[in-house]
Amino acid sequence: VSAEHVSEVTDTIVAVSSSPGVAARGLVRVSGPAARQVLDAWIEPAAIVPRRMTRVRLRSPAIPAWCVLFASPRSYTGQDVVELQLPGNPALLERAVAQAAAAGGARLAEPGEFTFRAYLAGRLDLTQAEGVAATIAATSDAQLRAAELLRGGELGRLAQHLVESLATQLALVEAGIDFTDQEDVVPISPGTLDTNLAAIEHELVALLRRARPWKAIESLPWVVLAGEPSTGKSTLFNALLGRTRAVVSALPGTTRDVLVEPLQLPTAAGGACEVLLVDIAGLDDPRAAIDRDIQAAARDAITRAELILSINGHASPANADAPTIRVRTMADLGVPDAGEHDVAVSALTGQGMDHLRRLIAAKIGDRGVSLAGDLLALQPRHELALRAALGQLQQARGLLTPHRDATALPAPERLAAAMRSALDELASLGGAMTPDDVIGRIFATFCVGK
Ligand SMILES: Nc1nc2c(ncn2[C@@H]2O[C@H](COP(=O)(O)OP(=O)(O)OP(=O)(O)O)[C@@H](O)[C@H]2O)c(=O)[nH]1
Ligand SMILES: [Mg+2]
Repeated sequence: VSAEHVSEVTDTIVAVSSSPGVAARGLVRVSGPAARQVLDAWIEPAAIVPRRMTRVRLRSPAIPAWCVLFASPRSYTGQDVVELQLPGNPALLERAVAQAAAAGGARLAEPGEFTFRAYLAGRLDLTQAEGVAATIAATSDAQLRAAELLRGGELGRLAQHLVESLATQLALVEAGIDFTDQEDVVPISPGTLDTNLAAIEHELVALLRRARPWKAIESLPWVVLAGEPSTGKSTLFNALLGRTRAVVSALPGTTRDVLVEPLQLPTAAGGACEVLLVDIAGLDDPRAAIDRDIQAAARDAITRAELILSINGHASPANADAPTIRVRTMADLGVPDAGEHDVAVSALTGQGMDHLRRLIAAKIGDRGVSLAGDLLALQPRHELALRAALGQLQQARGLLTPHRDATALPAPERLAAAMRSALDELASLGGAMTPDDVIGRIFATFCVGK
């Protein structure tokens, strides 16, 4: 897909939008001016109210199905869109696609073309479209949340703002180049330009500081409680979460599952850090009648851990190199200390709990990204573009700053070239000036029907 399709947007596209393979239900979607015509060809006459799921009967084969009509402009693509839900038989779906082609002249949609039309209709910006792709591809809750951040569209809005500011400055520099033979025409002085570029640089740096790499967001670090049975792991787990999630009992071998719960911790900088706190079965005690599968699952969890809370001197050979906080539990019992520890806690009295929270946040550092507040999710492409833009901008300022007090711009051609490169990088994140090849690359990652 490329932006050349702007001129072809008057045609009608059709695709099977449900997952490939045999499923109970299939979905065929059509978008374009001929969508209603296609619907008439598909179904026996029926009263169709837009946005209402309606029970209909197919003309051929004469079987029941469901359809929804989204009338332009209130649809995903901004055009008339019809979705036909029918039994997920591949032959049946193919037939519906063929009927759409015959009746309405619809052609098969390319990958991502529905979302591309939504983008052309101004219903999504580019980074939001990438959020749609990421949502479709998400395989975990964390990935889904990261994709939602992108779909929210703030990255695109910020990039668009930077593009406009920088384009204005560039226009002034280029005007200066055009008038070099008229010395009294100075569209912008070096000092003013430097100040304006500094403001843009400042915004860019602030944006990068707010942003978190996709990888960090899609997988929160695991913090695993590892210790022998009945050492108070589950009690501590519940106390850290502030609610009873794990079963606790005086009997060893109580915990038999791997429990994973998100936990927010305050950071020294005043922010929030999110980790996945993990409670597992007690390890390495022959007295506890825990079967091998449970022990294996517990060891797998330790292997995944980015931080181990080692309870009462437990050593984890499964992940010996992982950062560790040595925790002593049940401090209220006043049992003489067996070995060294970093923090002594009592889930009963609350002693040491805040200290432990701070230690976890400090050890996890940047890895425990909080999804709250003003976080921006950046895919690798976004981060590369922002950093490249920053580099170009700094290069422009390197030419400019030493000559702040001059009357004419120093090396205006080189200045314009650096600013133009920065502009291209920023434009690749959103806005009207996005190069076609970037647009094409993004929509090529979609699957057909989306
Ligand atoms: N006095 C006191 N008792 C505690 C404390 N923490 C846990 N206990 C008790 O210790 C016993 C074992 O607690 P659990 O939290 O189930 O221990 P566990 O390590 O999860 O045990 P397994 O899941 O069997 O490995 C329970 O009877 C708890 O009430 C504490 O801080 N102080
Ligand atoms: Mg337990």
